[in-house]
This record gives sequence, structure tokens and C-alpha cells, in this order.
Amino acid sequence: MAEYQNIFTQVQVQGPPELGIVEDASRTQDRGDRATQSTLLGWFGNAQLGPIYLGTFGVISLATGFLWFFIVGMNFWHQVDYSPALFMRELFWLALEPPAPSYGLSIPPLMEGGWFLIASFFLLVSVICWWVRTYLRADALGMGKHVAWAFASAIWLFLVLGLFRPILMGSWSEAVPYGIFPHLDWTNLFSIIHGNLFYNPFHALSIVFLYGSAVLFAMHGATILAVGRYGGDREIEQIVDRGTASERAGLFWRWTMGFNATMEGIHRWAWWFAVLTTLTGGIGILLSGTVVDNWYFWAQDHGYAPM
Ligand code: 07D
Ligand code: 07D
Repeated sequence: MAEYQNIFTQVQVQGPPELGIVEDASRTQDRGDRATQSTLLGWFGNAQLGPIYLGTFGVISLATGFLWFFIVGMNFWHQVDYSPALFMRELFWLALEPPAPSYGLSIPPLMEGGWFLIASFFLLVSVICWWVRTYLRADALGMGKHVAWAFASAIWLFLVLGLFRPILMGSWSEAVPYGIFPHLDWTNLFSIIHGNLFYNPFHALSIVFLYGSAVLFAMHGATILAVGRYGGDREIEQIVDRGTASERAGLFWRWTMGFNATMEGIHRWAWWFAVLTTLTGGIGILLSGTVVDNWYFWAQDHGYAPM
């Protein structure tokens, strides 16, 4: 009898594939009907792989996502003269850069940013279609749209970085390049150009929620694992009928810090912290260069940086 379960000892349920509820889920014809079992996957989550739902938006999203990846990849290959050795060596430093500032918001020749714009268009379509997919699948299952709205918050920052801010600044050159280290250089440069992003209060807020997300995630994960031996991981039962597990978990936090979240409320804390990270971040980026040019000078004006 396995009494105490944790990440290393959990029981893997492997049997006939579970195809999910059918009754009121729409467009079941788009669902695959095949599933496999994987012990390796079972160590990290559910042992069953599939069935996956493709649907129209899934197909468009994957196709346009591939086109983005392919265009970026082919530009990388071109830059290294189609040499596999150079490609492997330079991969992390290669970049598909946006058009030069002189082009403003116009369409440049392919090799001077045209490919960047075409790739960006496909990435935009891909991300939006994946969002629609999260919305429609939740709807078909009669679920709330919490995942879709949380994802929308990440997409807000993504759109600010690559679409809204470049348009407000009047130049595609403001967009982020596609490349591993080049996009980090862009991030660094952005901070320098705008006089140190640390003095942007929205960057600070974004960091608060990012760090807060990590703290909450650790506290929640640890708490539930710690009452796993009392069935604490069966969260629904614990919400509607508080058993000994959630009583102990709540009491633990009241004892240690005087306050405890509820079995349901902790997920609202987590949702809001994650969502607010990119929501406040997007505001901070959108204001940079459009409303506030230099955050250090702005902080001096507002009395929190030395003159
Ligand atoms: C773990 C879920 C899985 C997702 C992964 C990302 C690609 C890109 C494309 C080579 C947590 C898959 C990556 C498909 C490959 C080409 C052309 C999510 C998980 C594994 N960044 N960033 C990374 C993106 C921005 C910053 C890594 C994307 C802003 C810093 C990865 C975007 C700024 C650091 C990556 C984006 C910024 C990174 C790991 C879009 C400010 C790191 C990401 C679309 C926010 C870290 C070498 C990760 C690193 C890192 C992807 C935007 C800053 C390549 C897709 C412009 C400081 N970023 N990033 O695990 O190691 O996310 O970089 O907006 O230190 Mg970035
Ligand atoms: C990018 C949301 C978009 C992503 C989407 C995903 C695909 C791939 C493929 C799965 C990440 C699309 C996915 C296409 C799918 C597969 C295979 C979320 C994104 C839709 N900063 N900083 C932040 C810190 C400094 C700078 C946020 C810390 C310096 C800039 C975060 C420090 C300078 C920007 C944060 C620090 C600087 C940020 C990002 C410390 C550089 C942003 C939150 C300790 C020298 C971004 C307001 C996030 C932002 C951002 C943290 C320092 C620059 C809280 C901890 C001073 C330019 N920074 N930063 O979730 O919002 O991003 O700023 O020094 O744009 Mg910063």
C-alpha cells in the first residue's frame, strides 16, 4: 500500500485511454481518438499522451508558427552562407533584425527587414490563433476562460513589444530582433536608451509580481505536497468539503504567519500575480519613448532619484 506519495513515488495510472467527456463538448469530430501511454511522461504528469485536438485554429496556428520559424531559420542559414558548422557555432548569436530606422513604418526590401515583417506577421497570426484555441476549447468543455485571459495578458506584452510600441514610435526598427542573444542585447539597450529601466515604476511592479509568482508557486506547491498524505492534492474535494488536509494546510500558515489563503483563493492569488506581471510590464514598455523618454530624469523630477 502506497501511503505517502510525492513526485518521486507517485502511482502511475495506465489503462485503457481516457478520451474525455463527450456529452456537451462540441466538435468532437476534430478530436483524435488515439492515445498512448508513456512511463516517462507519467513521472512528470499524466502517463497518457493524447488524444490531441487540432481543429481549424490549431492547424492555422501550427502552420503559421512553422512559417515564422522557417523564415527565421532560412535567414540564419543565409547569413552563414549555408555552412552547417558555422550555423551550429553562431546559432545563439544569429539574428533576423527589424528594418533600419530610416524605413519608418514603410515596407523595406526583403533582405533589409522585409523578411522580418513577413515573419512577424506569421508569428502574430500564430499566437492569436493559439489564443482562440485556448478560448474555444475551454468553451467547448463548459469551462471558465481563465487560461485564455491569462494568456491574453502575456500576449499584451508581446504585442506592446512588437506591434503597439513600434507603431506609436513610428518605426518598425523599434521591434525586438529574432535571435537568442540579440534579443537580450535589445533588452539591455532598451534600458540604457531610456535611462535605466529600474526607475520605471511599472518595471518595478512587473518584477514584484514575477518574484511574487515564484514565492506563491513555491508556497502553494510545497503546502499541497506536504498534505499529500492526507489527500490534499485532491483539490476539488478539499474546496467543497474541507477535510483534514486543507485544515492542516490552513492552520500551518495561520500558525507561521497569522493568515491563510483558502483552497480556492490561493489559485486566484496565483492567477492575479502571473497576469499582473505582463500586464504592468506592457504598460511600462508602452510608456517608454512615447510618454517618458528617460526614466532616470523622470525619477529625478518625481523625487526618487538623486539630482
Ligand atoms: C519555460 C515555456 C517554454 C518556452 C520556451 C521559449 C522560442 C524562441 C526563436 C531562435 C519561460 C521558446 C523559445 C520559440 C526561439 C528563435 C528565433 C517559458 C517557458 C522555452 N523571449 N529573455 C529567453 C522569448 C523577451 C529575456 C529564453 C520569446 C523580451 C531575458 C527564450 C519572446 C525581453 C532572458 C526566450 C521573448 C526578454 C530571456 C527562455 C517573445 C523582456 C533570458 C524563455 C515572443 C521580457 C532567457 C538566452 C523562457 C535566455 C530568455 C524567448 C521576449 C528578455 C529564448 C519567445 C523582448 C533577460 N527568452 N525576452 O524560458 O536564456 O520563458 O535567453 O516575446 O535570460 Mg526572452
Ligand atoms: C515576453 C510575454 C510575451 C510572450 C508570449 C509567448 C512563443 C514561443 C514556442 C513553446 C516574459 C509567445 C511564445 C512565440 C512558443 C514554444 C516552443 C513574458 C513575455 C506571448 N528585469 N526588462 C521585464 C527583471 C533589467 C527590460 C519583465 C529583473 C535591466 C525590458 C520582468 C531584473 C534591463 C523589459 C523583468 C531586470 C531590463 C523588461 C518581463 C533584475 C536590462 C521588458 C516579465 C533583477 C539590462 C519586460 C516592463 C515577463 C517588461 C521586462 C524582470 C533588469 C530591461 C518582470 C528581475 C535593468 C526592456 N523585466 N531589465 O513575464 O515588461 O516577460 O518591462 O535585474 O520588455 Mg527587466
